[in-house]
Amino acid sequence: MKVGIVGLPNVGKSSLFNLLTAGSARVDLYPFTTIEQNIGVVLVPDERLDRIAQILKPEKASPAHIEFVDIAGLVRGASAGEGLGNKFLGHIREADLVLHLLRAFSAGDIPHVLDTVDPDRDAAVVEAELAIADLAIVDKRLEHIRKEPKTPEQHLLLEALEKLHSALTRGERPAQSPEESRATRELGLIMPKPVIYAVNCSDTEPADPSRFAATAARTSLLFSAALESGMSDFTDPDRVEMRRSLNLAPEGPAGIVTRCFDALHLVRFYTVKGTESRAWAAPAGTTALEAAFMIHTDIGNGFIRAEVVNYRDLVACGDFHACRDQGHIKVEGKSYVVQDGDVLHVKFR
Ligand SMILES: Nc1nc2c(ncn2[C@@H]2O[C@H](COP(=O)(O)OP(=O)(O)OP(=O)(O)O)[C@@H](O)[C@H]2O)c(=O)[nH]1
Ligand SMILES: [Mg+2]
Repeated sequence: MKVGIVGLPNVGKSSLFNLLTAGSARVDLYPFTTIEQNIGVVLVPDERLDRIAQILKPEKASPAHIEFVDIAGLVRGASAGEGLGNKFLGHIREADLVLHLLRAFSAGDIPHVLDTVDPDRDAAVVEAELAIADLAIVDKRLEHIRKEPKTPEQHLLLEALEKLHSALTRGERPAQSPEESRATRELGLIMPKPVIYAVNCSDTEPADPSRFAATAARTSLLFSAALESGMSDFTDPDRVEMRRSLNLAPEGPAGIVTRCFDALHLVRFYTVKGTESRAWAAPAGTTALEAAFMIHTDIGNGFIRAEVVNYRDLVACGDFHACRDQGHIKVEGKSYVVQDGDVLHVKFR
């Protein structure tokens, strides 16, 4: 899973990226500090995997991971070449999800490209630029497809593109059916992607969501990058206490990971093979066969059956043998829909 971070310059994108990935992206008080993209990986904390590892004692327990991409800041007029332009958006066209970061902290020494602190306005500016960038792609494709012969697939694509065109010109986030979304996936459009908003707030004054009502109305995570970087040697309860006192999300920037899972409707399943226990994140509705292909192409191609035990039963029984004796291991075929918390063992030839 890949998450692309967007926002104006100097809102704290690279600071957040570093907090999440323990990375070392360059952070500076000048706009356009980030020019080349930064890519980092966050391991998803997973209590269930910890319990499975306690029971099975693998040499290695590998949690699911999310890839974050930090790009340059987008400014008003980027589509017409302002700032660094919008070419760098290409780095996030493959992302599954957009993390839109907004700035609610005011700091005199750190310039705001639009001079005043106003997250709702900033969100509108960035989304207008994203819409214009997408529109350029949609219009180019439309021009081609209108000249092409019409197969049923092309009809579907044409309709999907026309819908996108009208939503984007109205500045709206396009709503797509699963078929339309599949038909237009290769275009890498950003506006139809699911989005989560995070607001970088003051580290000294309590956050006041009424000052960014439109943003706050769309489930947003409030955090403060400056606060977090000053709390590295605090205990967890002290961190939570500090965040609460500033009206921020008690779980801190790590809450973004949970929100990514929710926004993408992901389930987590587990595999145990030899010395490794591993967690996998997959879209809700993934079948046993699709899961097998995620694990390895050979396992998918040679699929015979899946033996499935839910981690709750595994934990309750204490080990696989006891699960088997008590009838908790189900034998499932290719079309079984994987459930959150399933431990899968795929038999293949
Ligand atoms: N006071 C305060 N300063 C912050 C906060 N978060 C980031 N900064 C500062 O703001 C400046 C910009 O932060 P970056 O993380 O580089 O911002 P960016 O969005 O990546 O900026 P560009 O790469 O230029 O687009 C740096 O000087 C940071 O130290 C915050 O929560 N509070
Ligand atoms: Mg940056």
